[in-house]
Amino acid sequence: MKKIIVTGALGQIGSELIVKLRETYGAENVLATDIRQTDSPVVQGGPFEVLDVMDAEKMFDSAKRFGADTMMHMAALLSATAEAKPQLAWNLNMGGLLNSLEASRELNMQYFTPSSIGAFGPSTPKKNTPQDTLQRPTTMYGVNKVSGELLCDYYFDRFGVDTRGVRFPGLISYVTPPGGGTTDYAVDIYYKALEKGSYTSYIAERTYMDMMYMPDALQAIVDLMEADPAKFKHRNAFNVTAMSFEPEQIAASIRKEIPTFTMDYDVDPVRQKIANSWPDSIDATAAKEEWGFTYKYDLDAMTRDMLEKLKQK
Ligand code: AKB
Repeated sequence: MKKIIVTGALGQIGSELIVKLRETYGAENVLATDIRQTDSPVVQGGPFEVLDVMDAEKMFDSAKRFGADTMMHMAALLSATAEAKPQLAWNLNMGGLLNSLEASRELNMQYFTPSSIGAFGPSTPKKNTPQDTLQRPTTMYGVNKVSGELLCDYYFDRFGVDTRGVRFPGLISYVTPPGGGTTDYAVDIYYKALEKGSYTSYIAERTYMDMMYMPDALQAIVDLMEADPAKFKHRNAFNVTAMSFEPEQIAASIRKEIPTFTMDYDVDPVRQKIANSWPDSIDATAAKEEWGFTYKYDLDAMTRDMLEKLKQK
């Protein structure tokens, strides 16, 4: 049975990952940490500690005291926030990553951290983007993510830390809203569809980006961490995706459930520029072949579930 410490446990992925890990490995085996404390189920439902990922000593102490054998480092600033505060993003995204890798090296922990489609740039092939390809991102977030992928490879090669990771696309969920991402429109649209019956998209028509429903993303993390590494040719940056769509397609999917739904556009130049620099669709063959990556939800299945779950909230 794993003993897992998770950073960024109150964030968009963390808050659902904690629930999934506690169901899978037992509540007492998952230590949730975040820079703030709230009365969320993450804090109430099992061990929780306040932890700033910039505090290397406290991170090491918390992991050691808990007897953790696995580190899942989720704390990070997303793309739009990182673009607004690039120096903070470098310090937090890279500093937190290095501290968590160091704790993993010292305590011999297995390690997971997500990379992103943001690790690609305008010179990357845009369609069916290969696993191994040109990566020259033009955003601070992308620079952080490519550096992170390389650093994780380095910790495996140099120190033997069992580092693993995926390049997540935009993640869509009804539990914790994302903050400061470029793909957030694809979450927001469901809330507004139910609240107002309409949505104003900050991403322009015909802008394709990869996406995935949160339950599939969580399962991918567990599957990758449980996978036999004998088949690995890669480790830290597996492309994973479940769908690629542009705003009109998600609107059409919502219209199948809410026929009166309407959408217009007020494009945000900053987030549009970021989106334009990312792939239209990525190729997940390596993840499928090397550890059996799979997913359950396509766009319409996700839309039905999102709307149903949001109505119950
Ligand atoms: C973002 O939009 O910044 C994230 C991501 C794709 O990494 N959702």
